[in-house]
Amino acid sequence: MPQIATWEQVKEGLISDIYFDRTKKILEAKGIDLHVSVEFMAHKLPSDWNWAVFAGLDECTEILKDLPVEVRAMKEGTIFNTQQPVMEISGKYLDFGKHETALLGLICQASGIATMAARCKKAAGKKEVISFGARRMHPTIAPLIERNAYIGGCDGVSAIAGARTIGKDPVGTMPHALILLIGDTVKATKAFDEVIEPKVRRVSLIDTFNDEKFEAINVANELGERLYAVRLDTPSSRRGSFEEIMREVRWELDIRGHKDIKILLSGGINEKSIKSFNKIADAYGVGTAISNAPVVDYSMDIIEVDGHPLSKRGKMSGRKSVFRCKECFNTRVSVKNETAGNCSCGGAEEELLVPLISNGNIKYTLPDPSQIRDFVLGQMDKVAM
Ligand code: PCP
Repeated sequence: MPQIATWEQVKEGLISDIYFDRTKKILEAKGIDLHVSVEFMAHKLPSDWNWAVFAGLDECTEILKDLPVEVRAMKEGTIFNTQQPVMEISGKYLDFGKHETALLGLICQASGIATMAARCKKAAGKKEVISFGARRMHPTIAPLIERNAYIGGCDGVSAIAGARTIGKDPVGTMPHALILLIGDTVKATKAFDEVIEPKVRRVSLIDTFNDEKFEAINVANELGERLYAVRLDTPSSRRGSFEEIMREVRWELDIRGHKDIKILLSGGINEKSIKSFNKIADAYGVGTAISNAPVVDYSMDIIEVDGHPLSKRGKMSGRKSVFRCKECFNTRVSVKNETAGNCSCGGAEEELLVPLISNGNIKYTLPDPSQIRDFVLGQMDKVAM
């Protein structure tokens, strides 16, 4: 029996923590039906992150659009930092409070994956980063993983359903299984070239049986310019200096006139290894580092009750605005009724928390994954790792 909830169960609040259910019962029994505003904010970010990508808004909208609430939110893909509210919901607590569990889950995981993808892509620069990590997580969330890996900056994704979610062809190479069953790397690569439709890039996996240097020479001699790349997925027991192996492969390909055959790396690749390999590698298949990225630890907190600022200790009460300078990216949080002004650098500010839902209407056309990805990548030069 699959251990998953249906989207209907999510929308009904059946995955919510039981105390929200009990809170609803108590408030109803006591006739307490107050209007509140809540905000979603991260108080800290994972690891050494000093920024993150806001993601998961698309699915939150699916839940919120049918509720009698007003929602303001950053656009999906906005780079944010701690203490900056990314979303705000206003309405009767009894109408939406029970969805806290689902709403947090939707943005915590999506934002973590999108941020890690952005960090890997920033480290890779113009070199390709492909999401290879669907296999590391529960299969039902493969579309979620691949969508957020893509909007964070990955150039392609390997899981079929994930690629469909972003409207792209899946991107892949070949598994060790193909080579083991055919019994030889060159023969397997030739078989791939004979059988698979021509539009698919020919990438030969060269670490199954023999030394990568000689396998690279063999497949390059066999396929020549039909070969797009060789993939090194060298097991840790044989890696030694992965960089030296790559350097040798590059050298041997180049002196034989195969300068156009690229080197794709996979197996334990993350933002740090991309940084160290980026001088030689041309592309990366990143699995676990992205699909199992740390979640962004948002919380949903009441900040106004019945029109008056009120919040728990550790939170600043009152509805807020988040202003960002269009020139220098400087970002500040203020009380909501302030208007955007000019930054000290002279640049004009813009409000990041914009109306998303009002009276059941979605206030703007939600961008598609490619547009969000462009938005994320367009902000990358404003942030440092
Ligand atoms: C792995 C497979 C994954 C890659 C490495 C991601 O190789 O290619 O896509 O690994 P990561 O999670 O450490 O980043 P294998 O496990 O050898 O699988 P296959 O033979 O199918 O390539």
